[in-house]
Amino acid sequence: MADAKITACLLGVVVAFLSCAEATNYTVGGSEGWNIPSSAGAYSDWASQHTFEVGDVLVFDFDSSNNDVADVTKEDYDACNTDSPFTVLSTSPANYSLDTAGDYYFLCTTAGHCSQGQKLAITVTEPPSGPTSSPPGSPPPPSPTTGATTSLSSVSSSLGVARLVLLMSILMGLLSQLFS
Ligand SMILES: *[C@@H]1O[C@H](CO)[C@@H](O)[C@H](O)[C@H]1NC(C)=O
Ligand SMILES: *[C@@H]1O[C@H](CO)[C@@H](O)[C@H](O)[C@H]1NC(C)=O
Ligand SMILES: [Cu+2]
Repeated sequence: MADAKITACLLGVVVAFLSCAEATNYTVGGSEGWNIPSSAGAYSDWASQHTFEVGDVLVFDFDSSNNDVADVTKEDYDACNTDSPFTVLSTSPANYSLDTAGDYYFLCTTAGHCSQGQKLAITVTEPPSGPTSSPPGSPPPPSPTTGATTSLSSVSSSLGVARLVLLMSILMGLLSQLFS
């Protein structure tokens, strides 16, 4: 009886832990995708309906013939300045991994699109049980310029190790209780 309870409890812990640490892919704008929006505030409305954590991925879905997605500074975002983006992704669907906590700013560099509302600002936070690699309060480094897939997989593998270590210690605790 006690064994069955402990097994059930362990399974519950494992399932809860795996699901809360899972990275999420967000399709920017939902089914509307990444276009000149019907209302200028569409992307800030969309962003306010979600919470973004380190390890999540933004998926920009757009017509590549007339749009792209660039990450820019707050100043360039505010002014719709398309002259000095960090990176420009021009193939849809574009996957942008959110590798560090901080504020991110995106716009479309096609003339006139940003000023008609094709711009997105989001804040990314550390997940509650996430990696502690960047100390709280330190300014986030500029948006990633390296290959998205490489940095994404290194984040998920370090998350995987942390997860494993935690699971092992929970397991050890339960076992030592069982045999004491
Ligand atoms: C999220 O997107 C990445 C590619 O950017 C893909 O490898 C991964 O399988 C996707 N995850 C989910 C849950 O759709
Ligand atoms: C983004 O991820 C999706 C799903 O994993 C994939 O189909 C698509 O090719 C990726 N986009 C790029 C530009 O690599
Ligand atoms: Cu555009």
